[in-house]
Amino acid sequence: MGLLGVINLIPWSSSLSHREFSVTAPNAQTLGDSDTDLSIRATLFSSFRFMSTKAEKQLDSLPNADDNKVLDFPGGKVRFTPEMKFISESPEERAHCYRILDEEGQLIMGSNFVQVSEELAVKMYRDMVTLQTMDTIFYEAQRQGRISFYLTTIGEEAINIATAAALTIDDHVFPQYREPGVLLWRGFTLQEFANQCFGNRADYGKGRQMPIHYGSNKHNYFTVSSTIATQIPHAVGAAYSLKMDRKKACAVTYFGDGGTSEGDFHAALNFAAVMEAPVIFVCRNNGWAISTPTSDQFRSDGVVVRGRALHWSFEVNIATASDGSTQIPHAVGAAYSLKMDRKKACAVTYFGDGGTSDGVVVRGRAYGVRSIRVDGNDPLAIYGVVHAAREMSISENRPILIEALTYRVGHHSTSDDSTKYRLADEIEWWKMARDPVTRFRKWIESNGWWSSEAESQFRSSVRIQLLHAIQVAEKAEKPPATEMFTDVYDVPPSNLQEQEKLLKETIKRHPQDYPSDVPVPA
Ligand SMILES: Cc1ncc(C[n+]2csc(CCOP(=O)(O)OP(=O)(O)O)c2C)c(N)n1
Ligand SMILES: [Mg+2]
Repeated sequence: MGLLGVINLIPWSSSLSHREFSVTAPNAQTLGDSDTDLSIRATLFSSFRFMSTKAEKQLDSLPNADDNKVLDFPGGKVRFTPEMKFISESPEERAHCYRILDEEGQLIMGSNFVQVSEELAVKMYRDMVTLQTMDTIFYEAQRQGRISFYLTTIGEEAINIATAAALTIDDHVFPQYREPGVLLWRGFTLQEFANQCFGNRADYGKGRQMPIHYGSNKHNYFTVSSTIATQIPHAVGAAYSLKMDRKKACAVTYFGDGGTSEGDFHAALNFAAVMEAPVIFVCRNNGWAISTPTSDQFRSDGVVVRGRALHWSFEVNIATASDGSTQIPHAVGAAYSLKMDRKKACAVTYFGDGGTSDGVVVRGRAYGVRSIRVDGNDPLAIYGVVHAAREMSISENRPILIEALTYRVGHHSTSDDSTKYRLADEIEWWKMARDPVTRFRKWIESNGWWSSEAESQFRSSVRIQLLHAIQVAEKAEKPPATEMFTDVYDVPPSNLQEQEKLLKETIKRHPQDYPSDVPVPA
């Protein structure tokens, strides 16, 4: 098994219901005949679609399913009932959280987990420490005014590194912004991180993005976009494409608890479920979306249940689930205003099945995405969950939603002071008692794979490498300002050409206001 160590997937495969479907590849001789090719493709994908219709199957499995008691509805049979019963908004019990290592780094008795080798575990630990050190040093560099912005992953190192460890380089990553560890794991160097933060000539984004907006084609890591949740539907599209190309890979997208309040999240989950796209949704539920706590973010039991359920309550997410049906969020806004005005009235909104792209009543409850909640500060648990999720996602062509419970120990970014909206004690508790790096260190030390000497040697070597990378990045020349007009249009439109001309003239007129380390455009 090499780097991956001994992996036992039996507990997952035996406890889950697998649907197996085989797809016959189109006959090579018929390819090239576009009509035949199209009809083969249509048959192929429609057969996938029918297999995703579970309602009929569920009913069929019930004994004595009398034809008079069921409605044969497109998409599956539905049982009639004389009982007027609303579907409950809350589960009887909150979804459980899977973990393997306790706070002391001890394996919890009876744990069912994917074993990792010494080599893998030590790399995971070293990368978590590297990430932590990189955050500390870049954060200080921002405070010294050497870079314009920074954002740390402190407290979320395990999600970064353990998810990356369970993927392969062929899996396409669509990050939010708090996942540089995935890129680090894949081999992006400290120099490359520093080049991006300093926006120098070696930065792949040519200095056009704020610091921390990393991206690398070589590492299948899509460039960070600050616009929350836009990466989620992108990942689903990429996953669908991987499936059509019959690649043995999946797309993986990361987002925060805040990201799940965006319409993009809901559209993406629905699309992924319907199209059976091999995509893993990793939600880092870190308790806060800048100053908005999760209690103001959603009424449901966190994010994990959203694979199955939205809260049937006064919740905006019900409306945002239906992009394109503009009257629905309007109705929610109106209803909220009625509530504030203490009116004895409610808002009612009408929409068709196309507006929700759903089977309507159950759609408030179901996207049909298999989900799990995991301790986001337990690297071993996360590794196992992502490993199993990847296996299911690719072999069964299905999306999986993972909610990792964690905590953002740092401020949201260098533009934030989180002590203004949360208690210092709360931060301290997560930092000291629940630190994922310390927990993992205790586990590898108890296995005899790490020591205090290795610790101090490694930490000081990473620090030296980082300080060197920063010095090199800082000294390097910046890209010329005219780069800001390139790489979008093949032929820039007239307004951009005019702006470029204006910029050059302005620099000529006011050279003293132009940064000395940026080459002057010709
Ligand atoms: C579409 C959009 N709305 C608002 C913002 C401003 N914004 C930046 S980060 C953020 C909070 C996101 O929180 P979460 O998704 O939980 O991620 P976290 O920062 O906690 O990792 C917000 C609202 C944005 N960048 N994009
Ligand atoms: Mg958050």
